[in-house]
Amino acid sequence: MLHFFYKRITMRKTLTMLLPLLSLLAYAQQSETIPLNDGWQFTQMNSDQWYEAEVPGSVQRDLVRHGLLPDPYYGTNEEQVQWVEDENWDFKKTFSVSAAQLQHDEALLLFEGLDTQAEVFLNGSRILRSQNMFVGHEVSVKNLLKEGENKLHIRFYSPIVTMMPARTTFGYDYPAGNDHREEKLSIYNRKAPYHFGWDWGIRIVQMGIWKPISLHFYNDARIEEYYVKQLSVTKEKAEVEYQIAIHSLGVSDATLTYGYLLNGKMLKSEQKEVHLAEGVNNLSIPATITDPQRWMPVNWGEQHLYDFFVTVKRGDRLITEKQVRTGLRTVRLVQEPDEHGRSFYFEVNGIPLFAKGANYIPGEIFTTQQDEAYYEKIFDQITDANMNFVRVWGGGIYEDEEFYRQADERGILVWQDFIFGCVPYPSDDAFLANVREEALYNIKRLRNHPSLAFWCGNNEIDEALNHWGWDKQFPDEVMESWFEGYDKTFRELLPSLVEELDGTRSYIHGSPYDANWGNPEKFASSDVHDWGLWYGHLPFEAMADRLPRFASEFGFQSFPEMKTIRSFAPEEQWALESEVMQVHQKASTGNSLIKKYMDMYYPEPKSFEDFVYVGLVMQGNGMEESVEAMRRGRPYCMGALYWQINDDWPVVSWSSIDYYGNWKAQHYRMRDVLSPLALGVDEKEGVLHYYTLSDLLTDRDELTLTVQVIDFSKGIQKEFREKVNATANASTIVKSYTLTDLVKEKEKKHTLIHAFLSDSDGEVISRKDHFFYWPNRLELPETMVKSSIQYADGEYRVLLSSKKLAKDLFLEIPIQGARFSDNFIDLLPGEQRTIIIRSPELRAVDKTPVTVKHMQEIF
Ligand code: NHV
Repeated sequence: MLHFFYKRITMRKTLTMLLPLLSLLAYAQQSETIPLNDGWQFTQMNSDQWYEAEVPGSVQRDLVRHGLLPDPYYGTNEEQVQWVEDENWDFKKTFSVSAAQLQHDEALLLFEGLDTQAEVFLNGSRILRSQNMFVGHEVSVKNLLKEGENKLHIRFYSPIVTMMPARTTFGYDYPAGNDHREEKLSIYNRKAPYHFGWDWGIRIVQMGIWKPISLHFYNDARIEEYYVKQLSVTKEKAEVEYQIAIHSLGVSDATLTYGYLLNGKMLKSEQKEVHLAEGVNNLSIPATITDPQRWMPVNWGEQHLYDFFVTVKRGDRLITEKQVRTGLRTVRLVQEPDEHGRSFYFEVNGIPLFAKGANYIPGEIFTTQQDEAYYEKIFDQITDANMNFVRVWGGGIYEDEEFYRQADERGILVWQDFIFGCVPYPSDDAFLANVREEALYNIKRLRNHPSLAFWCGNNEIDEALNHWGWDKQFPDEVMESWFEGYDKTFRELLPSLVEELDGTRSYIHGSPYDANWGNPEKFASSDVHDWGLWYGHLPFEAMADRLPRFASEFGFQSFPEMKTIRSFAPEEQWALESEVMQVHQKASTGNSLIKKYMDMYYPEPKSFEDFVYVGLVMQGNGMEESVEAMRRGRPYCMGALYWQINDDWPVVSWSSIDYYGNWKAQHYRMRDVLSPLALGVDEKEGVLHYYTLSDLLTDRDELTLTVQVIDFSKGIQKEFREKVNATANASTIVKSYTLTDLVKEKEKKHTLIHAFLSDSDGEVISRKDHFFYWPNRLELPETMVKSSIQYADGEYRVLLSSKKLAKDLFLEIPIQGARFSDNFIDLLPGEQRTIIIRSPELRAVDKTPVTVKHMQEIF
């Protein structure tokens, strides 16, 4: 699959490189790229039992594939895969080179990513020592290659054993609470922190070739870099600078041709004679694009993408070329003093944007399983939930090109952390030199993506140094060195590289900027990771009264639904504190917090299965309440990025989608509350205020707000209709009702206020159900939900109806990743709803059972 993926990518790149004016033949002779991902073998060092390896991949992934390690997700198997991290591993392959290929002026071996402590040997020479999984390498091997068979060997050293002496000589263990081994060595390795475990993460400290390897032959010169730097972009014109780095093997004159296409149509092509010196030639060419078709975030317009090209020719002969796809836009983080404190919002093309979205973690512990289909799927989930922003969080990885390409095409903005989180890191010269190389490589790799909104130094390190009590565990000189190291890394090194190599994007030293959830007085001037909900035991309702300027993290745990639990736990383990469930709950206070909140809001569920179901509903409804409050709170609050959208293995966590792609209740509720035009409601001092929450850039008028007072058993008691307008890009109160006009105090336990917004064609745009209490104080009626199913291949249609309210109705089907048009719904008295279930695995003849449960039934 991955081999296939890589071949497709290279083919696509090669095809798009063929500009209309060029002939394929001329280029083929000039340069040639050979993928070297096939035919690898690996072994434990000092053993001669070699196994076939999949590249890109990892030792642990291959060992599982060969049945030499058990499925790490199942039962308590995590423990059984741990020994691998203490061993060294060898990879080898041979490849053949022809006499014609050797005729090229230069040959480069390209390693896009080696994880992590690696030495590379080619035909008897050590050609590379690599110590950072986030850095790609180009090694000149012209003089080492032979006609015929060539031998490549990579030795991966245990990142644990390699860095153990650093720990010994430092004398302390870093406070890396998420690193699930006694000796905290994650911080010494520039390697994905989440590989070492996390509070939702299995620990698999992998080693291996995690990105493609190829061999590149070329003549004369090669374009190493092409950055289309956007100096300013308005509706009228875009000022850009083409920054081109050409590595020339000799001294020569050449013709540079450059310009751009839009939708395959050549709009501009210019020429310039250049003199190339031997070595790297940095060229910088200003250009103006008039009437640019600007790239817009989703719902604000189209995501226009230009293809910028540059070619180097000598006479008619093409020497080298490169193409960059990017969109023209401005994105700015606005942090300016105002009457409350200091703003924190993003302005895109000059317009303030309310950031709606989530924190993203790598979606696979076996990182290389993230193939093209994976990225498409996660972005479908992002888009389907009406998000416009996603944060690539600092405990994971700098993501694959495909991630940003999806974001570019869908109009999703990306908040990019540098990969540091939750713990101080060393800051000695050698370590910082390594970080420098990593930042250089990744800023250059990602800077052409229009979706990339800004850079953030790290996750929570400043907050941790100041608020996590380490000053009581470590001597002053250690604390001081960490504070100094923080400044060197995140206030000096990284921002200077962002300025030099990007020069267009905002940077902050870390997130949160300077707030801490335990000290709300800073909420008025910073982004906040508001863990008052969950860690701080605050009720969901409390979030509305402590809005930050931008919520960059907040979240609530749930168990994944039973079909996912069944995939790793046999029935006798279905208990909160069973051995298997504890391996799949990495947060030490997780179960007790879920129970505590459930006691606040729900009667006690009778069984483990019901506990799982109620927990899902609680997470969904509670998080909806928090997110809606943030959205209502604009322009004071300008972002809601909840923690976390996804999982990297089947586990209990804060995610809104489980590892197998099943939407939890939260993901449906996020979709509703983040809708471009959503209805919101706020009950305050005896008044119900209805809001339109709009991200659209135009006003919507001629809308109707319908408000119904519904008795759980008897149905509609009162109905009101109002003509309303939804103001563009704003949250506005459109109608308020005094509660005593709607419902008597004693009726509140069995009454809900159902409201919906519809357009002039009667099409419902958004609906909102308001209950006066959580279920433990409601009188939910007994009711029989009628369901009938139409079975078709790939699609089941479930028709549901109930005479009385069926609250939080959950449809279940034993097929992983099946998609429901809706789920965890409130089926109103007398209402009929059709829910469509889709999965390629659904077959009409199977009549796969669909089960239905709702809240009243389980108590
Ligand atoms: O615990 C959930 C998530 C983490 O997975 C992730 O690292 O950045 N979480 C919680 C916090 N930040 C994050 C907040 N941290 C604390 C809370 C309470 C006390 C100390 C730290 C994410």
